[in-house]
Amino acid sequence: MVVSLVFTNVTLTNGCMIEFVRVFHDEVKRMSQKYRNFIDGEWVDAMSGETFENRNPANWNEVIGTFPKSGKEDVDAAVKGAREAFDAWRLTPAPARGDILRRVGDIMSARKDELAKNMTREMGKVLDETKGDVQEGIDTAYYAATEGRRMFGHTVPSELPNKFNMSIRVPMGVAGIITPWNFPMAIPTWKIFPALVCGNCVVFKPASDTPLTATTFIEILLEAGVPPKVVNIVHGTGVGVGTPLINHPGIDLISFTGSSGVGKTISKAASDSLKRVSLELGGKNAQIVMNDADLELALEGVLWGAFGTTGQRCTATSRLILHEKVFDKFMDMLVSAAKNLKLGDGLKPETQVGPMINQDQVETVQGYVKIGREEGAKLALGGHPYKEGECANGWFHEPTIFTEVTPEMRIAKEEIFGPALSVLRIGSFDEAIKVLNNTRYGLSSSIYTADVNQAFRAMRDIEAGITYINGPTMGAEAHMPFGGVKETGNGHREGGWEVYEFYTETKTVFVDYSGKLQRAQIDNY
Ligand code: UN1
Repeated sequence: MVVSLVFTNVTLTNGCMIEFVRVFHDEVKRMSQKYRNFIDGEWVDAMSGETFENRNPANWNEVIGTFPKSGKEDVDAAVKGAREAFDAWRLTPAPARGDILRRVGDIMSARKDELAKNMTREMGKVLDETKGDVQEGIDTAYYAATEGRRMFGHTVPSELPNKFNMSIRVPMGVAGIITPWNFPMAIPTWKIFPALVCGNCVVFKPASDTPLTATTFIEILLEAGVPPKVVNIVHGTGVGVGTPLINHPGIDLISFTGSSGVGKTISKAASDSLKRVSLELGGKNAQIVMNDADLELALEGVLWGAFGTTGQRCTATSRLILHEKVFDKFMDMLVSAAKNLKLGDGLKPETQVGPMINQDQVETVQGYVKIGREEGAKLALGGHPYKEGECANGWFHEPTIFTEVTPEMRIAKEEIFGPALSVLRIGSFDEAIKVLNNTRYGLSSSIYTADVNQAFRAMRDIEAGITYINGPTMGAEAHMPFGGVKETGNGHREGGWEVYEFYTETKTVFVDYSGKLQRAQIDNY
């Protein structure tokens, strides 16, 4: 691309000149960092030639790069490539597919710091957390690598003599993978590694807020030896890329993480073609603190759960259910600790809370602050966007705590996805469970108590896919199933052994070695 600058009769003052040089420099940098789709074995622009910018949420003036704004025609090309690659990939032995993923894990380990830095630049969370995000991907790679040597089926006795019965697992075809921006590496790995090791090809549509990590991830897959065409990445919006992907007849299964609203739309769209769909959706996770809890431990838990990742996790602690006997004491501890959390650029070591992903998310939180006030809740802390000092050009929001929240308020029931915590007062264990379950979501949950009987009752009675005892609501591990009940999902799990069921079909095989016709249910009784 050629940059031409024409000035006629313009006298620039010194200040203007500096500003001009800065803008010019930014422009050159922006244009030089142009990224592409990887479709049908080639790095290509969107067919329309359109692009979009990816900016740093801690400093909106920093452009990370430009990415293709793709459409249906790009999706068609990606699906075509993936379908062509499927036969050779499904016939590659699963342990060999797993070996490639082991190399992916090795490359990710070697590049962990660089991947984490770029991730912080494009989505804001602090460096320790982005390193954790990459580590979750590495752990998932090594787990997937060994899964290539398992993928167990069953052998069971036949009801007839001289007959052998088994079930085996076979790949399904092409998986459409749609991922969010809050875990730009971990969540794609949760989906793409099992898809690949099971023998499926992939068309990947990452969140448009985090296209850089996604692009680097594809580069790593190719470097490790995933054959071109087996993986494809198509950048763009949900409407431009996600919708054609979901509706494409060449896509056999969809895995999506995001909001319950979008999840329902996907589910409806996929029902016409009976595509298999895995949905990991919203949450309104709560931490219960009983009167016998270790309050210091519970404090650390809620601070991390509510304000880690700036509250932008589907497992974030959005409600604190606090026993009345420790209510005042714990609130004092909580507000004074949360007040001191340091907001800033996640690349700086002293930062504890990074920016929100974009202006829309700041406005969503602001919307809930208004709703909470109108409903009669009181702000114990925060409530405003934060624009001080180094945060002036980013999308920051103060840690916000609502008190005097009642179970029927919207701020007690709806997902906010930001640094906002609603505190509810309870007087007994039974009331705590009732309040916790009073939401249409059911992802994660937590209880702090020293009473082992209460802990076991909580494990049984809380309506959630995940329950932590004396730990915060976040902390998934790669080898454990992850997912939720109610409107958090549609029954599938990511992570651990269960996700491998999603990416394969069961084939039931009978081998009759009797040498004669044997009619099941007729010749045996
Ligand atoms: C998500 O926010 O979508 O357990 C997933 C956790 C994270 C996963 C969060 N490892 O909190």
